[in-house]
Amino acid sequence: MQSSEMIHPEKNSNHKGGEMISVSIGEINTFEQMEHSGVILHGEYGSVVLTFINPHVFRFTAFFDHDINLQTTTAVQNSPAKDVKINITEDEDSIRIHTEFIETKVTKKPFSLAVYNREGNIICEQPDIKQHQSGAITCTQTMGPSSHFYGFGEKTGFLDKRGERYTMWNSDVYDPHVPDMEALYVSIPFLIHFKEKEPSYGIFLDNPGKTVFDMRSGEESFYFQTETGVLDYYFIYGPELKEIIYRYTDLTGRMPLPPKWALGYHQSRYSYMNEEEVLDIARTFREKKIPCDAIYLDIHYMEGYRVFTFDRARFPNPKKMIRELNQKGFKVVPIVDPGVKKDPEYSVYREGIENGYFCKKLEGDLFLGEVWPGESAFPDFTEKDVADWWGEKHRYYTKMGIEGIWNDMNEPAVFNESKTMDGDVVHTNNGNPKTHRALHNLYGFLMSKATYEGLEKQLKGHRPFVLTRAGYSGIQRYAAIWTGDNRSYWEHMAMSIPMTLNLGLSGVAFNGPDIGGFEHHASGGLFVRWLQMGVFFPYCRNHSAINTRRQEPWQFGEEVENISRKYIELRYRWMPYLYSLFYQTTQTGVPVIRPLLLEYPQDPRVYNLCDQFLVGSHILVAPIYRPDTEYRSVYLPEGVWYDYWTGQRYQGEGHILVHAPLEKLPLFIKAGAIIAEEPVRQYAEENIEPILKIEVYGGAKGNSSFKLYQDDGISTEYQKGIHNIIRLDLDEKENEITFSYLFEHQGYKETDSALLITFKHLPFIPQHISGVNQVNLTQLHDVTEGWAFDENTNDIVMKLKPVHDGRTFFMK
Ligand code: MIG
Repeated sequence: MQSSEMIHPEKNSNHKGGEMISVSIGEINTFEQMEHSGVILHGEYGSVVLTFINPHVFRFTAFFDHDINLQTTTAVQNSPAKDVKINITEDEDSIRIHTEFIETKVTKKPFSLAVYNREGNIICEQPDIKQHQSGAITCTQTMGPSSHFYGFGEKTGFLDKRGERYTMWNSDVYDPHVPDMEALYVSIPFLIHFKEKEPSYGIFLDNPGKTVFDMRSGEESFYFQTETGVLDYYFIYGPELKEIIYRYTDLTGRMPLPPKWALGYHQSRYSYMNEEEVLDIARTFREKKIPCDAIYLDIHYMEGYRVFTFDRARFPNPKKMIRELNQKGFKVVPIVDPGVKKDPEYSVYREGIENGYFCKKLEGDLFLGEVWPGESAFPDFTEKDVADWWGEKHRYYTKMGIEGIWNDMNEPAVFNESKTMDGDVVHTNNGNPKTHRALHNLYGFLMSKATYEGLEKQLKGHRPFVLTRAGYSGIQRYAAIWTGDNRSYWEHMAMSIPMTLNLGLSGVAFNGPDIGGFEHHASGGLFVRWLQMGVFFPYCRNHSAINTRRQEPWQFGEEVENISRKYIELRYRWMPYLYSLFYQTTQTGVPVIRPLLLEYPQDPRVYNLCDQFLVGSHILVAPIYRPDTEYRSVYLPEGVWYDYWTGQRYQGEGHILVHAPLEKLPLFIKAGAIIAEEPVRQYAEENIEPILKIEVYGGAKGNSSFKLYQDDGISTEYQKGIHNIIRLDLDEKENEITFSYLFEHQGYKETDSALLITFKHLPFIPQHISGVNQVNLTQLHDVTEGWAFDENTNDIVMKLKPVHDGRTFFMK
């Protein structure tokens, strides 16, 4: 029987229920200056607050039907500076607010916004903001023919996001990731609007509800849109890309220095099923001398998927197993999901219920969702007490010697129609309750924050490592990200490059995909090509799904095993270089691996180049990402480049065709490079004779420098100054070369037993080096200091005692 519902007005498609109604701010009638570098603009239909955070950054907050409330999300860590000098002038049509570097012009009738730089060039033009009937707010800004877009965190597609549209809504996407997917696990509502030859800027839309960024619908404008809450964004002036990233990470924080072991090669599988299997994997790595720092435990380690438990049949003595692994130099990283199994006999569930720690509806009903353990409750991490409790629970692991935790399913993923928690769950949020709909994208962030802070307390001065699948802006302060359930497809290998690079541009340098692919079956060829590239990604883990072909480096025969070893060894050899890049990221936010765009923003050929990337600024990686392929074209930007394997010299700003059989990854070093390396370790903390090696690539005819960072690699002592920053400088002139080794900071007693510096491709063969005697190559072995000319390679090799004070060498 049908009821009147059949003729519900919203079901009747012939009748559109009137036009979509939306309002603008209207005319600005009055404005007030706030106490701290801000202005409130009162319009006909709403108010706008501009708060100046620093001379390059302001916050734009629009209130239509909300009261003015300038609280921010926890993504923003720097509270507004109190002393930004602003200067306000008003005339009939406009209000202008100047800082030292920008002028923000508000047009009054009707309201619109434009930002100019000191030279009077327009940086950003915002004709309109509108609130729709649904409450959604759209903000439109203009773009031009030279506009390109980067950032947006973890997204499919190519590097340049012009012509794309994305939704920020943390989603568990098991389907093969394709360009149509507007939302994945992580949401970083941050974009860089890069304009060729014009000043660039960034926008950080701080709204953890659903937001949309559309660079597709318009030719002359793009928009971003919120679904809930107020419109709250930060305008971040560059003009340079690196400055935008610096300022964005100033707002949302930078990655703390990870322990060195977290930078090693990691091995994972869904799942290593029991103690014997885990120990066997560990043994095999050491037997085969393939360096490895960590083994992961996926969901089968738990008792019926209950977090903070071990299955007693599979892992009868986890403490002993972990001790044994630690002794072999392996760290163990177990998975921890947010869902807590509904089971009145399970202490974690009981505690959570008794203390009211789980997410609830407004009416008080517990939110229960189906995940691995069956019906489960979800901690409300928005509440400080709950976060503290969750952090504290990790003592269960840390007591066993665990120093790293893997957070999965924390979008949160739920096996229901919406794939996540109900939108009408009300998070208590420390006295400022908000619906899940409004805070969704923060759930994973807050879980990893709670985890990180718990570990920090428990690790007795060791640095925690947290890996997360979901996240929001600022997640870099707590966790590394892996990019979820990709597949063993060549297309996914190729796609992982721009995905990783854009995550890096979005503040999350420490990230990477499942190397070899998670679902589907890797071939040896795919695996080894992916690994060759993956060893240069900041986060380097091989992970694969249950029922897929095994993916440890020795599963594809001897050739693949040997090539894999060689490339993993290269990662470990270059560890001092990589570690120093990580350190730089902790200071500037500038990512470890970079699109060429970041270093060559004046070169239009690199604006969407994403099948090659830079490690730091002087190493260029151009992976082969097609099956049975031995040739590829590589673009070398401006400058002089050397093939790493053959030493062949190329003049940049052009394409070359590279021959790269399976064992060869096309790898190029730029003249001027200063690369620090050490002998291969099997794991980061292996105690071997520590010889620091530095390779200097000449031929740049100019200056270059590198800051080498050293500390103990594991403790937080570096924060108290127990570290070294060594500035290595190369200055190449027509007939004299100067190389210096100077301490910018000296706090760590490094244990290097010797220092070996190799100068390659020098413009002339020096006859004399100040302060060091020439010997022949064979003598070099026996002397404590000396230099020699290697006739086979034309290299100059210099051996020095460990340098405790700075030194400068003049070569003639
Ligand atoms: O697929 O814990 O992305 O890395 O191995 C369901 C099992 C749940 C998803 C993660 C994947 C992990 C898997 N998890």
